Amino acid sequence: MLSADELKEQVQAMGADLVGVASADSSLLQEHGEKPERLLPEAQSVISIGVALNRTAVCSGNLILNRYDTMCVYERINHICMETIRLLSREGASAIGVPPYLPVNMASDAKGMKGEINHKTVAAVAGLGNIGLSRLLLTPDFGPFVRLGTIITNAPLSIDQPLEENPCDQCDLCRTACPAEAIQEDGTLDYRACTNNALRSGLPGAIGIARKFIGAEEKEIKGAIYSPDFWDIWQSAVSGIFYNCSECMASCPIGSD
Ligand code: B12
Repeated sequence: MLSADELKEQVQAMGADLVGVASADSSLLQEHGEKPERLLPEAQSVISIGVALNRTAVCSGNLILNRYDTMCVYERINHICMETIRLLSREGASAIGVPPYLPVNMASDAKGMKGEINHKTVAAVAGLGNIGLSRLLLTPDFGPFVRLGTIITNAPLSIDQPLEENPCDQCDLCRTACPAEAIQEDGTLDYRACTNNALRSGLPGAIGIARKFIGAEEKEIKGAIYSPDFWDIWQSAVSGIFYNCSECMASCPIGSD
């Protein structure tokens, strides 16, 4: 079986910027409600992968360029997860990848708001970074400009330790930049406020348009269908990237040197 260092080297060669390993039975994971053994009963190790976003694209103020960057980064994460799983299975281990965003559990208790595993929590336990005021994972090198993936495996790998320091210096820029006022002073997030703003071209937007159809006259229905909002929902559904906001990320100065 590969050592953790050999595996990391190969995962970095596949295009990962950050890789870390946590133990599947880590008490820190369990404390934060993460149960890798639910997804792979024989789980021993949890591999966290980070791929950096292009800060220039995220901060460009151009939603199309920002979304395109996100799309490319998710493609890279998917590729790395698939190749890592193939690598581990060639070594005789079983492994499973957790989607970086969709598909996600849409059942009425989860409503798409809870991943099969919380990548930020795994990444914090595996030493990639720590949770900032924005509630995003902040890494020393890339700040929050990193998207995450997770692979769970029965391969016994040596583990990394969580960072001793939090890169977040509580500068408050993310909180004041948030157009939805979703980030609270105590570091909690108003999920509904963030969702209604950031996902208005995703499901919340689609539901909003669909509601306009209920009992409406033909003219009103036409108005809704021929609106830029509806077309952006179509575009988001086709491209798979529906985020309308990244202000908490774009405002963060960490890792910009
Ligand atoms: C649902 C979801 C959302 C929801 C809920 C947000 C949230 N905070 O979870 C909404 C729609 C609001 C959202 C918005 C955004 N999202 Co989002 N989202 C997800 C998704 C699919 C699931 C997250 C989840 O399960 N949340 C459940 C709640 C309860 O968890 P939580 O708020 O994070 O709180 C837990 C942890 O913070 C942890 N914790 C807190 N402190 C500490 C300290 C330590 C040491 C540890 C170990 C753990 C820990 O404990 C809390 C309770 O379990 C993940 C993908 C995934 N599978 O992880 C992406 C994900 C979190 N989103 C991401 C991003 C980038 C965004 C947006 C910027 C939108 C955009 N443009 O992409 C905004 C940012 C909002 C914000 N400031 O947090 C990235 C974050 C990357 C990063 N660097 O952190 C993820 C990881 C996607 C990815 N693959 O990279 N998102």
